[in-house]
Amino acid sequence: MFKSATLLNFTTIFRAGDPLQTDAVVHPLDKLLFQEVSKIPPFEVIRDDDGVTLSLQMKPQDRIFGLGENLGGLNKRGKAYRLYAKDESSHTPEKSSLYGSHPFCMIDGESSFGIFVDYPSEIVFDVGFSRSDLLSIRIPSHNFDLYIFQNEKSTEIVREFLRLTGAPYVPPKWAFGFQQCRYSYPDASSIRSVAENFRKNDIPCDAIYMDIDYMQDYKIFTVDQKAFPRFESFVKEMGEQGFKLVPIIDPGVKVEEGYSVYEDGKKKGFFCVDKDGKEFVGSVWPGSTHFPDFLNPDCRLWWGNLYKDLVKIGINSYWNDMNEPAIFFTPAGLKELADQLEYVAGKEDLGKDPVDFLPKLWRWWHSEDTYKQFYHKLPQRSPVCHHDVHNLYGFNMARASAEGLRRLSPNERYFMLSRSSYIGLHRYAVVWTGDNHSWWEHLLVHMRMIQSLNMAGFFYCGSDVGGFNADASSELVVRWMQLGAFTPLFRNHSTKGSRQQEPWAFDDEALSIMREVIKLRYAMIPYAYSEFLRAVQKLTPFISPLFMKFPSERTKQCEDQFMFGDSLMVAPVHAVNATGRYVHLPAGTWLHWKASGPNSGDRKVLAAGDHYVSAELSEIPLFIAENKLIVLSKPQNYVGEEQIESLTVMGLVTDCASFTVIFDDGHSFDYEKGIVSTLEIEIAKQSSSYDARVKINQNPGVPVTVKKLHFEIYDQQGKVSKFEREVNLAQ
Ligand code: MIG
Repeated sequence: MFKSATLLNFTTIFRAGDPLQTDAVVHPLDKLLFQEVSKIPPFEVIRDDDGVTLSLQMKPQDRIFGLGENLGGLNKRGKAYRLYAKDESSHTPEKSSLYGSHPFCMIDGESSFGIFVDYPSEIVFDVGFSRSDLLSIRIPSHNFDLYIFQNEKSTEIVREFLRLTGAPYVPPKWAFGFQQCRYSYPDASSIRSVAENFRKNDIPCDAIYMDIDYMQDYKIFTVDQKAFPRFESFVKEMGEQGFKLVPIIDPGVKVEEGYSVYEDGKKKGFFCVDKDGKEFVGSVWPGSTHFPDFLNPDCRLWWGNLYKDLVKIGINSYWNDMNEPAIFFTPAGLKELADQLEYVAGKEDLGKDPVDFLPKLWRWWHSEDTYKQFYHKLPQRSPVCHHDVHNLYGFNMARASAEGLRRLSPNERYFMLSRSSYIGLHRYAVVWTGDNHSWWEHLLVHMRMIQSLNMAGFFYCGSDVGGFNADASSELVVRWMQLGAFTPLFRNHSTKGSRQQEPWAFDDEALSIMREVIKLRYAMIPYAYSEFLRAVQKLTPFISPLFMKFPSERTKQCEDQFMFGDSLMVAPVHAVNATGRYVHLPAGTWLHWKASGPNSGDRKVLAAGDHYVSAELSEIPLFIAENKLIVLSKPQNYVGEEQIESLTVMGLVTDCASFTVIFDDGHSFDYEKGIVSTLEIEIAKQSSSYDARVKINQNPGVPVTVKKLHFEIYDQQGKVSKFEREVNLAQ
């Protein structure tokens, strides 16, 4: 009942029926030699009229890692996950679907392997929830592709999964800087004052976001002329001060005669249709809207080109929101509400009715039934019900946007941030994790999610720093900024009506702590960016769970510490009123840096094991692995403001250590053609000193600007040696 073939190094595909190709996979499948098989080992397969259930007996010690953006632990055991993209704005623990759908996970037990179910609608992964010893995967269809990656090592499984689905795209270098968002900075003058505040307070920042209120009546690809007079010169003015503007683009197109996107999309037949073939109407921010049919390649082409006017005035950075797609209600839903209200109207007493009635009252709002009411017109296929391909909508919107931006400026790296995603979107865009809350619990949720997203290929990701919904305390925002400084997307964001949470929104102490945290991040950019490029090249997560680098029974239980690149472990404080935390240090010794900023904080050597480390409000527990190095530069106001002329090299060297700094232009796709320079730093411990070597591989297109290296090297006893080296090209 399945067709099976082997591919890549240790992957087996099992194909059921005739699945619609999702484009999650880049590896060519058409030349595979399929054989009929009846089993998908090691699962037990049960097939019924509506679909297939795979089940696997789990041993008590088995762990399941993965599933990308979802709640639950890093080890997903003990919860059922429903992968069905959802605009879920309250991430409480019982929720089972968020904005993205990433049906890839790894089973770690007596035998270890990875599994990816390439199927674009609802899949349920019940990971020991209904029965604690059972993993059961329910696919409500007879048409899907399923991949098993047979390997003992989690890094190998992820690497193979990324050979299958492609390498992550690399955002421009400025995206490693700090970003400020708010729903909304509604006009030019409020954005200008945010920008001024950053510079006045001596806080680095690279981007300010434009949330939905910048548009004219929420019409996408329009800009409210009153709020943003002379928009083009405003973009230029911000650019001159080192700020990128990042406008939001939602999928829904307002139904309005004379509005060109609407008229054009309708004429070309690019909107999703209802069962009678008429443009489907749902209500979102602009009121009645149509939904572009992003699964249609011609529509994607059209959509991508809609960015051209914004690109022309110099905007190459966007976020795509609401692309699950979020639909508030439909005309039929509204009618249902009206009927309910009519039913109550005039009554004085509903008896026991409200118990039944009240839940019905809200049924029309964000109703999932809506997804069964519209269709996609795919080339050479009869219309496909949206529900059956639901998880591909956001993927194809962001992909259409990304492909358009690439066509419009072929050699400029765009920044494309998407809320919804499916496996494979990491080739085109980056993601954030949607509407969290300013709750302490969500710092831990954030940490787990960025690790799981990294396993699914989304190396660059992040959560709303400070929390989106609810009011944040200054302590919470400070601690969250310390975590955010070590996640690729470092963006502070909050909702309308909530307490402001820009760095200056609290007291002076919070302001000065946050200034130093952001500066620390900027100092780390040469390290982070080099490590990110390497992660992409090697297909290994940039934010790595501890167990992937240091596999052990103990590290498999560490969920609130993670590796930021290969040399640095971060253990953020995520509890209220805490002035320290426990941390696990795997194999070897570590250099513990109580970092407050780029130039402050004690450093001392700690042995492997479990430790309680203190961390005052201003301190972030950082740990550099033995015989690994980090490099730090002088922080700038924004990425690329000045040339980097010197670097500090820090580490605990007991034998030898090396680090290679990668330089590219940071904004074009030239790095893909190998137009990069490298600065290789090597340190070997001698009996009483260190031997430092520097080697430059210079590409004339991107000269190495560093002229001096300041070494700060610790030995096993914690004794520091400070020395300098000139960097010259002859070396
Ligand atoms: O229904 O555009 O997740 O980041 O600020 C809310 C307004 C719509 C949800 C996004 C959030 C954004 C908000 N959007």
